[in-house]
Amino acid sequence: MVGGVAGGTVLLVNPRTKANDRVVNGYPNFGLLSLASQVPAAFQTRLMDAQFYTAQHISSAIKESDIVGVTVRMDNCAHAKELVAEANENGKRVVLGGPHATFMSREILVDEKWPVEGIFIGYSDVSFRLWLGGKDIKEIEGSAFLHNGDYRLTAQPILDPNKIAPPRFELLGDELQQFLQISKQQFPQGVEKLDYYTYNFCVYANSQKSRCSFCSVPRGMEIGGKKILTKYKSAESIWSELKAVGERFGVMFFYLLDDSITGNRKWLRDFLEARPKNFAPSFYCYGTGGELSDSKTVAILKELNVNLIQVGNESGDDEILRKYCCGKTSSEKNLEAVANLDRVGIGVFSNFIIGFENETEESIRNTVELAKRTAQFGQTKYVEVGPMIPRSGSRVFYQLINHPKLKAKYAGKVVFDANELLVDWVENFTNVSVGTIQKAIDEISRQFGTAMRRSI
Ligand code: B12
Ligand code: SF4
Repeated sequence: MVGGVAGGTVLLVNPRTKANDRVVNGYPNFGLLSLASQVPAAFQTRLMDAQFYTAQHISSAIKESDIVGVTVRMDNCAHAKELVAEANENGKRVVLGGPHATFMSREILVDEKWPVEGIFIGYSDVSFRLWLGGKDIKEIEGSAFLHNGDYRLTAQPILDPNKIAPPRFELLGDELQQFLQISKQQFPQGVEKLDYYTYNFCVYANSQKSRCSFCSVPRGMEIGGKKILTKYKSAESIWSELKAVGERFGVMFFYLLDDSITGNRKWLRDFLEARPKNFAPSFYCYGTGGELSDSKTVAILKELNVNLIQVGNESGDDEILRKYCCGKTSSEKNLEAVANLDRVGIGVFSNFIIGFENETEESIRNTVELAKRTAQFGQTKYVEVGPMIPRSGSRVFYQLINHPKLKAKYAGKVVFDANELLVDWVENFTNVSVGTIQKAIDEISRQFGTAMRRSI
């Protein structure tokens, strides 16, 4: 089919992950919400988080739509593939987006030949809108498609988040109340939380030198050969959007989904200074140990009413932190970060990964030790420790799939099994066994009674 679209019903689906077979996730998919908010008025839009629906419900929604858009992460890829096949069998126009589709566009289009018109690369708010408005996908910046059977990938456009329509939370329909209820049960404060993205990007992913080896974000910022994500959404527009949605739905707790807003102290201060006088919600956000070891940053977060922060400590081993993480931290700084947050009364959600490249029994001991020490602080609400899973887009993923012993096994694959990737990684890139990693995870979990624990 040549050309874009002119009207009809657009269905945007967030596929189920394996772990998501039953309802567990209290997070509306912000990417799909943002896309849905850009859809031209000539269209009807429906958002569906597959975790809330039976297969029959989803089938009916597909049948009633003209265009099906699916968001693809590595963890929901198997269901994404099934949905694409079903939509295609029903004669619908299908497009994809999201991190895994962005990283694996060649494999999806050329190797596995998913029946889709194309893939939108990276932040697609503008490109998707242009396509819906009638522009041929082949002429849109930030797309991957087949042209006469040949694979093409165009560079992503630089998104100016100030020029896109604000998120229309009402488009979540009945799902919104379900998400609010789940978040209320999941959070220690027992409050309803809404998710929001400020388009404020990870400073480390912007620098050539320091890039966390397990993270997909740095690569996601330059796919198609052009560095993107250089513009921030203005503090004023963020506050006015938060205020509008907060007042409309009675929500005073927001989860800032951005990868790491704590790396940009100036932005944080400007954001704080722009806060409206009569609106002071509380926040949950991410930060790295290195950034939060800076007490000035922590003081701003406190003033901003951040009451829970997910701290990427990652490891307790200095050599690993230097080589495979952002390079701006150490075990001492990581501990200082937790101590800083504890001192001002900000709740800590402390995160670790075990199974880094060259991980040894000794480096694992260092991580276990640090995890136990962070767990001793009164403000530590959760400790999460997981094994290294090489996910698409990350440095470790490409190391793994290009390993001479594994190249043939992984060539052209789109759907991956996380356990299999883990086992292959541990065997070929570390000095320990999967059993040793599991033991360390168990040890940390035992130490910290309420620890959330990802199993292997
Ligand atoms: C916040 C977040 C979460 C939150 C989700 C909250 C929410 N409301 O969605 C939570 C904590 C729940 C979470 C969980 C997980 N996450 Co997460 N998460 C993120 C994070 C930091 C931001 C996502 C976000 O909201 N971005 C903002 C929006 C605007 O962008 P977006 O979602 O990508 O959508 C845009 C484009 O991708 C595109 N697009 C997306 N879908 C589609 C579909 C169509 C049709 C089109 C046209 C375009 C399009 O357009 C959108 C608008 O611009 C990203 C990192 C990142 N910067 O992307 C990781 C990230 C997406 N997560 C990741 C992972 C691994 C996970 C987990 C598997 C972790 C785990 N071990 O449990 C789980 C899986 C959860 C699940 N059910 O699938 C990886 C994915 C890697 C991969 N290759 O797939 C990322 C990239 C992080 C990383 N460091 O590598 N995550
Ligand atoms: S893990 Fe966090 S700090 Fe490291 S590159 Fe990814 S987003 Fe940036």
